[in-house]
Amino acid sequence: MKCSTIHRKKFLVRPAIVSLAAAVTLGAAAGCAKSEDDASNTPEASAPAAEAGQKVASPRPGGKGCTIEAYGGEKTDLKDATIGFSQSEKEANPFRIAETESIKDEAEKRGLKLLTANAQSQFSKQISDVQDLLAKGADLLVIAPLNSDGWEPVLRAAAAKKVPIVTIDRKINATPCKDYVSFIASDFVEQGRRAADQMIEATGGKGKVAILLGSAGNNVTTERTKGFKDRIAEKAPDLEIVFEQTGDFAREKGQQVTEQLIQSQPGITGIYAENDEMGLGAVGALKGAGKKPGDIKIITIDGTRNAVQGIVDGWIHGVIESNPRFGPLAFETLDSFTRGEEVAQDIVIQDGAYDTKNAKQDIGKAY
Ligand code: GZL
Repeated sequence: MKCSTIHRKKFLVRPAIVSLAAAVTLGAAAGCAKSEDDASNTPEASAPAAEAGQKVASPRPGGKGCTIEAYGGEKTDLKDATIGFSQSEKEANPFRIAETESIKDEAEKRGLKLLTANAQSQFSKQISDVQDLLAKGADLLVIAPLNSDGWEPVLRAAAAKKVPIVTIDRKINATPCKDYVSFIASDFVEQGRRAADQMIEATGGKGKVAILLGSAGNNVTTERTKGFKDRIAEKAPDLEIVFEQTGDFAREKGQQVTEQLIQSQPGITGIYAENDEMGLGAVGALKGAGKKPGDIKIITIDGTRNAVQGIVDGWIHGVIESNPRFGPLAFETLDSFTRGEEVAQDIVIQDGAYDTKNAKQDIGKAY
């Protein structure tokens, strides 16, 4: 993704918490190579492309603020700091590629010193990666966690050095404004609900549905599953969930599980894949079984280019975006925090969506 300029917009979240600098709006890209996705990168399904200036994030309603006084640490200018970025999964999944690119683009745009590490989807390596970043002198950390639990050793080491942490994407089970400053992520329950709405629309609310679950041990899988199931129960009682198995967010496993699925459930109507890579694996399995586009309705989450192309080609019915472009928000939050401003502990990044009505025109915004 090309870099884009954001205009920081201070706004009053609640009279009690002022100058939270967490809502950032997309401005017209300035000083960056123009591309069709600069003006907006959060497409809404069958909605007009977002105009420049659309808000791409906001504090979670009811969330609290965090200040450097409350957290502990020294005010500093981000330009004088070294920031460590810990990525969880290997850069094979376009979600991770786009996420890392967003962090690197923003650090480069701001002229910041960035150290990076990739845990190759191994949690023990992510723990040692973060400890290594601290040893190399990181003054601030941005972490994209693989798992939600097991972070204590890192939190203790960072606290001992008074190194503030911002977590992006998946949630760690720890205390905001004590163990980490802010958590910036999509609303994954809402993603599940929106996927259910697309599945209901695709199937007419009747039939049998399978879920390709994400990997275990993180809130994304739990929340996308909860959102989907709750919505189906609420809106489509005649849509029966007859199968659920993890594909570990991986294309190959998604294909293997789907091959088993169509053997054990030959009458399956729809497949809800909790990420695009598994959804594309499912497409491979259906092709291998001689199915035709649209025989089985697939709904996925992420917003990768290959999956949106799958909508254009008829194999996938809908894609809910999981926006990986955390760079501007993460550094905006760190910048405000280190300058002594109050930042939101919990920031929700906005997600778009793709369906048969907007996939062709909006595919340029996919990653
Ligand atoms: C969601 C992120 C998930 C993606 C998958 O924000 O944690 O992890 O949806 C990735 O593609 O594996």
